[in-house]
Amino acid sequence: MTLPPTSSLKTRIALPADEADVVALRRALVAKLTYAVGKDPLVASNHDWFVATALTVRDRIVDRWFPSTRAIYEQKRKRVYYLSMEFLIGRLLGDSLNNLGLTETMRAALAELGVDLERLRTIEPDAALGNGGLGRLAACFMESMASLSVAAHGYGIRYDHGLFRQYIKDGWQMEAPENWLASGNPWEFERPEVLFHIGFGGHVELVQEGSGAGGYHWRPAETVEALAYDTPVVGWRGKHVNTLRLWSARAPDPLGLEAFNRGDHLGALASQARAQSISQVLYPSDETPAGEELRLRQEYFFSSAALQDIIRRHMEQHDGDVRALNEHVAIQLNDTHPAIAIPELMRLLVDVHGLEWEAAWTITQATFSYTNHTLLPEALEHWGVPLMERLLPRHMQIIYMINALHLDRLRAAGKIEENEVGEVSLIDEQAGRKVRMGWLSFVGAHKVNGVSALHTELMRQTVFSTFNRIYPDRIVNKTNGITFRRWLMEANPGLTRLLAETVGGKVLDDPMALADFAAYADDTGVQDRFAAIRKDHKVALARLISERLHIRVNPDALFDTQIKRIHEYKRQLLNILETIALYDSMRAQPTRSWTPRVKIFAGKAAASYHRAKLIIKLINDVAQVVNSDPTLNGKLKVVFLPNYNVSLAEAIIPASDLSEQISTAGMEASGTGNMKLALNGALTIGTLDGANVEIKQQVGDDNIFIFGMTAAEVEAKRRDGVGARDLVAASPMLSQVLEQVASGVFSPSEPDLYRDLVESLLDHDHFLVLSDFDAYAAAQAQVADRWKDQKAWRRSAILNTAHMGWFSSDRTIREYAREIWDVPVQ
Ligand code: 26V
Repeated sequence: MTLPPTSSLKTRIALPADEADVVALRRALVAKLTYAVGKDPLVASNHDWFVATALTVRDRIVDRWFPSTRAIYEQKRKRVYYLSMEFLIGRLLGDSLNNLGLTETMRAALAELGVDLERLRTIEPDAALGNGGLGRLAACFMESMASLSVAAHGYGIRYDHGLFRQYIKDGWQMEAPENWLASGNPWEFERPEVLFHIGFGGHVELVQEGSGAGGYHWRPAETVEALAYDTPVVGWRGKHVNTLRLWSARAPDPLGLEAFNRGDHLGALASQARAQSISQVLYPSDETPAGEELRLRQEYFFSSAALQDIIRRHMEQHDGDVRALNEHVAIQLNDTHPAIAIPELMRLLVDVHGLEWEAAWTITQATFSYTNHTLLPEALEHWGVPLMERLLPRHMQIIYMINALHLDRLRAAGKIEENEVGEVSLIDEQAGRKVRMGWLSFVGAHKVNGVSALHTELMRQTVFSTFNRIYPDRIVNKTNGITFRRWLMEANPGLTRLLAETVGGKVLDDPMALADFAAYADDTGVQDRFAAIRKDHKVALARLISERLHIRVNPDALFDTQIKRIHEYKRQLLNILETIALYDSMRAQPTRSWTPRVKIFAGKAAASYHRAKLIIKLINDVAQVVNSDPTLNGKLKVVFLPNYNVSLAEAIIPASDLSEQISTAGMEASGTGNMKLALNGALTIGTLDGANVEIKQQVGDDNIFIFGMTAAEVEAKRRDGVGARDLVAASPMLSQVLEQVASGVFSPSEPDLYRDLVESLLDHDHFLVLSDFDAYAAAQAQVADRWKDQKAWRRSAILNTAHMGWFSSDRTIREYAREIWDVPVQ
């Protein structure tokens, strides 16, 4: 097998650089460095060059931005607004260059200036304005909407600090603040003139105007300013550019002059700090709403700013006809986080624009749609009525009114029995009175979607079953997707080139053309090139592991990867317990021909999620023992790569052979890492959960390792009781592993560290780690066997890549556009 030189990894698939373009770009770079960065090329640092490069690229994007914006305006196109608390963007330089087709030209221009583009790419900090899947999906959707020329705007929060930086100390996760704006952000435009006032607290007055019925006016006690920052988002081939508008919070009177003059200097600063705190930091927990006031303030802050901006734009463009709003505007709620936008739109329509309630409600419902991203009951947002009344008194009144009319309508139509009222009420009267944001989103939207076929079906059967019976057409499925520009072309230029050479350049524009690659699954030449590309990435990842962790791994070993947030339901614990079992077997039979493996883990745990942090500690403790055991001959290594983020994902994914998607069936709404890994040629070992089910359908049963209980079996098992102790008694391998963990084999200085963890598995194994253990171990044994037949493995890997076209987020966006938003796509 001949390996291509490492440098070919970097060579992208764009057109070769045209000399005239290179000269023009070089001039532009020097001008930016000189006049915008204010540096002499002789003394410029890499960071200076990064800023000059980003600004040069941004200019090219802006050149396309204005025509895009003008065209939408002139054609009076219907606009899509994607409201999301999170946009997990990552770096933008590679993405932008790739989409503009400028990568090679820029590389050449920089090289003439003695600057290495690859070095600059790594200087850019990740924009980590999201926790995980939900935020990354929003970023993929923004890119796809631009690529499909959908007239779309993203709205979110410009957090000063994104998701915390994770580092590991003595095996434990530690959190440090993340500071992505420390050296400025060359991609964004501050818009000091785009500023809205966001109210909080105060009271509601009934105002009698003339002889009319009178109206309600909210008199907030406190006002915060929302200041816009725009980032242009360029689509594939630079055809269209959309805007991501993020809001930053400011106090209207930043000096607090009145308090200051009274001599209350600290008080003056406090009001400023209180306002700014809204956009200071991303909530670093996924799935567990903290129920805190600051979170609700964040949600209302950006939802209100977005709606005020949307209505302003609509009124300017459509002759002040607010009644036509839903004809020109579709608003997608990314989970319930922006659900307060529903009563906010009602308030704006009724209180500010004077519409009658029924007309306003019809417009509101026709405008909004809502995506659900999780069924975990603890993740469903509820806001206490007292907090809502205090912070958003007018919205609370509106929610009561929405609820009363909603329940009246259902009663009048005979759709619910009296004993079902409590269930469908927007107010949960059970444990303290709470507003159910999921219910509010359901009734305020014309379409509600799940993110995979299974998840959507479970939504219909479980959380939203009563609503689904009443409104059978409201729930629809939109299986998630990923943008191939970032997750294939940028992350894996070598594979992209191989694809373009085999199936043709059309694959760059039409992901379904990937299917033609299946014809090469048995072609030895293609298999070898495919393997060589993977090997390059594995060598690069091995180097990264060695640099960061001082662990040597064999690039020819099977790279077995689980990368995602650390969560009990995602079952990193199942993976590490099985790793221990493998370790035990290797030691018991050292002469057997073991498949060499590198177990790669990466992911963050919410800072307050103790169990998840203990699982990280266990992985690191197992790594310590396994990696230093000379009897294994390096056949098994365990690696926990700290600070998982989008950039690290881009390095790990093309180097992974096996993709761990092993959540308890019924609990992972979709997963999108599963798609990224399979697209890059990893085989999946997984449960029938989320989008794994659809991946299996696409790649075929022979090219995926499915194991474990189904969602229905999980439900039945939970109902009937797990009986974990009997199960363990029947499995010698499992009992040995648990005994080792519980007795401190991996934590000799703290032998009892994992005792409770093991006990709780035995007592109430809610995520069915033990129940699925044997099936998982058997599937892993199949994996090891398949690996031994490299031809068969490569064939399967090629077929995985070939059959992933359907998981392009372009397909997902087309479905949203047609079935939910009613907007044209290109
Ligand atoms: C909830 C909360 C609660 C308050 C604190 C901050 C916070 C942040 C996020 C969330 C919900 C997270 C839900 C989520 O990320 N779901 C994931 O969505 C992916 C995209 O649809 C999907 O692929 C994953 O399976 C699903 O877990």
